Amino acid sequence: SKRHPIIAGNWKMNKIVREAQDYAIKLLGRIGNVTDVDVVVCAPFTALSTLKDELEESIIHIGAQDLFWVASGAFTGEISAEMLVDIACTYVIIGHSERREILKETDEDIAKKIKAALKAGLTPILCVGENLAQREEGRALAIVRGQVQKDLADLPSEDLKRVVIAYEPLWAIGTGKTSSSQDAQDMCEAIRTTLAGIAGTVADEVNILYGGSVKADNIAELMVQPDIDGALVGGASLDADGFAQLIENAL
Ligand code: G2H
Repeated sequence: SKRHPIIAGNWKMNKIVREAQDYAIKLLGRIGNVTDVDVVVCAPFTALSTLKDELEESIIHIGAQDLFWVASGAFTGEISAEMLVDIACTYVIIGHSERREILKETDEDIAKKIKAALKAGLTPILCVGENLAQREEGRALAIVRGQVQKDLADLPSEDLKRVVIAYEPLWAIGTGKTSSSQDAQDMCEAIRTTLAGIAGTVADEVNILYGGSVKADNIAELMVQPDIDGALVGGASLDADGFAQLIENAL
């Protein structure tokens, strides 16, 4: 395959600075030499400085969980892509379903965030996915295809191939219910087909991850799927030893 797999942890709103530091030291001790997969830790803004101190010189990549699309100015409470680059981030999650649902992020907001991330040199992890009602109504594919098209609208193909997409069906998030690896594969393949419609063969270079209750004991069957290039992991990334085990099982 042309794609190097990625396992990204998403701590969500968890860990104070001391916990982040302990975690970084522990994870580095366990998987500091792993190169067959790119490991990313996406932490709250308040923990990023500590992760920079502990991980900047390592093979573990640092990610944030959101950004704002303007570089600087009167936007109280917001954090720009440039600020994330400054603190050694190389990845940023954009459009997580929790932000779409709870913080009312729109596809228009998300498209601007993707562009800002790319412009600053960050790798955006764009999250897409349908909810349970949409799946039961047979609209999952249309919903996800629409998100991909709107969120990545008019990106040049050299930018598009730097985007990572995470398919996270909402009904599988934090519920313990994983999508079957075949259903996950089918949607990731459909996402790649959608990308091919937008940008042709560049679609083969885009990393597509699965997310939603990924654990140490289901990662291997996901990784063998031809269109699944890794995982975005929430709950199972919170414990350093558990996340290290998950990464080892992915190899
Ligand atoms: C989906 C996922 C990580 P979890 O939100 O983004 O979380 O693995 O806890 O389902």
